[in-house]
Amino acid sequence: MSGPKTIRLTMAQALVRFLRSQHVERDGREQPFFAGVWGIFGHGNLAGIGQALQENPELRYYTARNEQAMVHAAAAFARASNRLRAFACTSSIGPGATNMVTAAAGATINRLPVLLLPGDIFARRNVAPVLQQLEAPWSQDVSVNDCFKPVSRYWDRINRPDQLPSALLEAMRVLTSPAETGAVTLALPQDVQAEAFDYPAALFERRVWHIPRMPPEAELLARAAGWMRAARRPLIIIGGGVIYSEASEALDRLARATGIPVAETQAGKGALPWDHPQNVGAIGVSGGSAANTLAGEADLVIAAGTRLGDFPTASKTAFQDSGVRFVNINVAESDAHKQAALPLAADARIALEQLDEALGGYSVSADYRARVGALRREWQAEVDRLVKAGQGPPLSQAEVIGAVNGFTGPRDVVVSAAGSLPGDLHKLWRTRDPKGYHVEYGYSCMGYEIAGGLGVKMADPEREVYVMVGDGSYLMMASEIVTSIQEGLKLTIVLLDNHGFSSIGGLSQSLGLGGFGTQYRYRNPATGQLDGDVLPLDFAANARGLGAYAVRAVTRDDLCRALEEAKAQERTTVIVVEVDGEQRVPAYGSWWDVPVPEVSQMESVRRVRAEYERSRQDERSFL
Ligand SMILES: Cc1ncc(C[n+]2csc(CCOP(=O)(O)OP(=O)(O)O)c2C)c(N)n1
Ligand SMILES: [Mg+2]
Repeated sequence: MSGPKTIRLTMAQALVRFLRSQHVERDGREQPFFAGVWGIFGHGNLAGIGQALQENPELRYYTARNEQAMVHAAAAFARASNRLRAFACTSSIGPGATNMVTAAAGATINRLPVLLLPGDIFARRNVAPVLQQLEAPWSQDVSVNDCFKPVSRYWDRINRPDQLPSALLEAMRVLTSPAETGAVTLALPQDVQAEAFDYPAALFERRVWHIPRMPPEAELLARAAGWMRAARRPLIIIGGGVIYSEASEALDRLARATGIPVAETQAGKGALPWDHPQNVGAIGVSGGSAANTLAGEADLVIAAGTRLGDFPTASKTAFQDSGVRFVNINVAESDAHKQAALPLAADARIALEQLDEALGGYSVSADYRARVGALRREWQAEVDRLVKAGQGPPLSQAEVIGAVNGFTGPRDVVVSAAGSLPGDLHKLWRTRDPKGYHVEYGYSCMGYEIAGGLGVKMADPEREVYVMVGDGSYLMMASEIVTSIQEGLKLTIVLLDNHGFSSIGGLSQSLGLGGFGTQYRYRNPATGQLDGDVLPLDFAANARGLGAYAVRAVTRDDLCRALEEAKAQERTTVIVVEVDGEQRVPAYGSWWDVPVPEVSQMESVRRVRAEYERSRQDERSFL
């Protein structure tokens, strides 16, 4: 009698072989889940995972310059693929591993699947401490990879090769779950990666993970429809979940039929085109006048596919109607219950389709439709005013956004993440395609932009990708320009140089702190502070040094010419534009809770503290 068939492989070879055979299917469309493996080799993964990848070239290996960057690229790829495809990321032990922690947090916060495979210290321990091992006097069962626990949706350490199969199935369950997905970490001790085991052949068979579309529970759906019919000033807020579930058509139908206005969070922007009659644009701290006015008056908020973070809710001050109620449509129960909402735990597309049906011809009043139309027109006129400003040089950031937006085609993608750009893009960018706007604002991680742009380009190389990045973010991580050259994946990077942190500088000024420590200036011997001359940074030379084509633009005409030139280029192009950091896009009736010191020797701080205490009174708790 012979037992079940087995294959003798190292733990790392088994892992790579398993990744190759994983597929996903949604709505009858099937595809491989893993597009490849990102990595940087060291002694902690070279001979294990590295050798396994060498033996399995079908699973393509990509070298990055920085482990954080490769995880950003992987997360961006997953987002641009509506979470139906992903990358694994391999690192050595120690610093290579911990470099991934920041981007892992970003992936988990943004609910994006990424499989992290950090190398780990020896399971057999006899040669400890190995190079880069952090020792703890209180336990030998600890390594720096324990840092991944709070930032992962699933975490495991494979201390014996026979532990691998069950860990892999758990990893896939989480990565492909719309509600659970995020970073998954399998820490791989360096010695165990190279150990052989007789793995059951069944582990490597082609496996297709069905991505479910969970329908709403009938009773709650009926109640939600009842609340909507009774509402006089309803407002829909859309988040990333609407885009991931490909719910644009369902949303369009429901919004047109009912006349309910639709406000966009950062992750939801683009689900409806900017000129859709019910699209009232950005909401919250980085929102515009139309959405924020409607939020303030709404008696029912239908929040679909959003985490309701403090930006869309304006630190819980956005909704001021005394009787306002919430219906939350979300695959994650924890999001569905936020703000004591009626929890419609469901896939966004199915829920919107079923609500549309259940509403049976309901529409908001003609007065409300007219008000929504008027607020939209007023807000669009304001956007026109800002993007056409025609001042400078130096140009305003709004004008640069207008010029880039005007130049791009409907399917092109804009990518950004931190600084003043996300807020300005949220308000001003006119999106024409559900995948045309990619701003990472769950973690707002400086350094995401270029790496993220690379991930977006990998997901759909047919699209032109425009990365808009501040000088601060660029300095933090421009390294993946090199990777874009290596892979022939062209990005157009528009670098907005305002000599430092305009966003944080503005925030600092608004808190009475005068912009302390937010500009890129020499230390001034006279004051002992960083208020000397502007530092002489040459970003174009820097970009050229990394292999990009680089050009500087001063006027709007220069910028338009540079965009034409970039379009004709085959390699990554960096356009450096100096912008006026003091010319900011205003806020539109919103507030963000950033605590001001309760006591201070600075009179300016004491004054702002008094205003702060008044503003905080608008924060509401929904219980
Ligand atoms: C990794 C990281 N560190 C710090 C911050 C805090 N922060 C937010 S915006 C910002 C300044 C960004 O500067 P820049 O990219 O030049 O954009 P600008 O503010 O000038 O528009 C900082 C330091 C952050 N978001 N991410
Ligand atoms: Mg800057």
